[in-house]
Amino acid sequence: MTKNDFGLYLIITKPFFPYKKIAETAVKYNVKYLQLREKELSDRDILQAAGEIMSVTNGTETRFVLNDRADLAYLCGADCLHLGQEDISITDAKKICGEKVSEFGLSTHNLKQVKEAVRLKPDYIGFGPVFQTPTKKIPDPVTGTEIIAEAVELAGDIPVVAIGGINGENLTSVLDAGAKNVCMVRYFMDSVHFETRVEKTVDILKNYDR
Ligand code: TZP
Ligand code: MG
Repeated sequence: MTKNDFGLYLIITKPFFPYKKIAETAVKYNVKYLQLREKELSDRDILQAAGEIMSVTNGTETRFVLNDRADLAYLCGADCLHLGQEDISITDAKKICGEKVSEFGLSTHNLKQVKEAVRLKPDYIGFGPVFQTPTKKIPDPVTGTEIIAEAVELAGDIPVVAIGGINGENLTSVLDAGAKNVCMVRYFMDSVHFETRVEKTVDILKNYDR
């Protein structure tokens, strides 16, 4: 475990429940990062959703992360901006965000990208898809669980978040492979059991014996 590991990372994409309810649950269970990833909303609707979420998370331990858009992250005052391999660089994003956004996360899809990401010193690194997922329109090749431990090792003190096709059934295999932080989109967002699933997952992560 690095000193920065935090367990569960939540991403909001087309949630069954309202944004506010998701944010309230994230705060209740002390989830460190709550990302808004809505690829099909207008810019205005993203800002509206960000405002609703931050009305709950501001002043709590839960950091609001906006996906993709440095300009909107600046405008809404997000705590963190998440960037992918094809988005603008962290260096350019910092030019737009100035002091207003204090953390930056970066997606990676293989070990070479993890190595490169480390040089950029993001606050966390996403790694995956571990398993197949329909959540991403154009998914990268699956990493499998076998190289998770190496990604974690390469990242050193930067927390690595395993993502892609993870659910209640395969979670243990991802943890057994060396992941300390995980993110599941459909498993939480598509379910009426959202809150119980968060509670259970946080508990599993907290009590996982390494
Ligand atoms: N990045 C890599 S896989 C993925 C993202 C955003 C989507 C994961 O979604 P799900 O529903 O947990 O498979
Ligand atoms: Mg992106």
